[in-house]
Amino acid sequence: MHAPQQSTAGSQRRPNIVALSGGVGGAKLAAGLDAITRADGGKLTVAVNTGDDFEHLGLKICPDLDSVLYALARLNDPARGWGRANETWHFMRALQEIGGEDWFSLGDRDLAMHVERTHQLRKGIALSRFTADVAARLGIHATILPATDDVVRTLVHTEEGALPFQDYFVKRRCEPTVRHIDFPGAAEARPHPALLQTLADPALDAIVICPSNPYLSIDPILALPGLRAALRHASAPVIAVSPIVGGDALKGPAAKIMRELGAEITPAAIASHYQGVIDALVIDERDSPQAARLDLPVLATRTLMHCLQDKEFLAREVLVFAREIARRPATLEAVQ
Ligand code: FO1
Repeated sequence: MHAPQQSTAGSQRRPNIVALSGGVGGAKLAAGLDAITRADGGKLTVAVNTGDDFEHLGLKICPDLDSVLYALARLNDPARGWGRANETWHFMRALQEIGGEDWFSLGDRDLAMHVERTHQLRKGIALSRFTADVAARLGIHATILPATDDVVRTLVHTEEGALPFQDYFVKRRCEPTVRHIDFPGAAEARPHPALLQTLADPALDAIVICPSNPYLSIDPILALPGLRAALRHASAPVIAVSPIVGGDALKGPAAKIMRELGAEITPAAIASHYQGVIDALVIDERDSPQAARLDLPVLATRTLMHCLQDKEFLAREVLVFAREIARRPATLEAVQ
């Protein structure tokens, strides 16, 4: 964060927030941020990971974008975490009957999204344009952006060789031991121009890194050229919400991957992973004894999100914390 020339933080003006998000866990906080920005007449831009995207059965699948779209449209399945609520599976059963690939489950309602997206992209429509059109149709208030319109892929290098993300995550159930992860295409990709423009907005209140998997879901966004610099130069504080709570991941393989990569399963390891990117960290209240170990501003609060109220609670906590961080005296770097 660059210290704002003239701080307006702390005033009760309409919140203006950017969130970086992966799928399930990130989408929950994005839904909370959406609810509070909508209630307060503010603005939310959610930049979503596209490293999980892949082509399957000839269809363009964008799991994280869809998780965010469904969560903000309140169409998501809260138990499964991905896909739509009230889903049926006739397509999958029919596919199995004729010997089709059935390791990746596409629900009947969800299928409409993949078919239409593939159709539009083949006509030359950009992924961001398609996403914006769908968001508008679903009555979503926030701006949902793929972090890039270019192709970036998460490649998981394991003891058994390199696996494309969904092969690692779904087909192999995250079992192979991870050695390292990289993002082919990221170095040549361009962050979405609207994302860079929003990050440069002097009226921004907060940039929130949602409690998504830092290695699998946020790193592909941070790997885009110019993204880290844009975060460093933003006038708003960058605040991450730790996906590690009580020595385990909120959901998914984050803890297992951290162990395999030699990191501790603690909020301190999350802070260290995001070093140079974040100004502050939100941790769960049960990890509050660890706050003293951290050499950056920390808020310990309730981060578990079971219902919309929990999501809105955490979103408000993060926003109030961001305004407090922005009010603090300028850092040495900002004074120089
Ligand atoms: N995750 C699974 O564990 N098994 C599946 O069969 C599966 C299908 C699926 C279909 C559409 C979609 O949008 C997501 C789907 N996911 C499935 C979730 C997805 O693999 C992951 O949640 C994300 O890529 C990680 O954020």
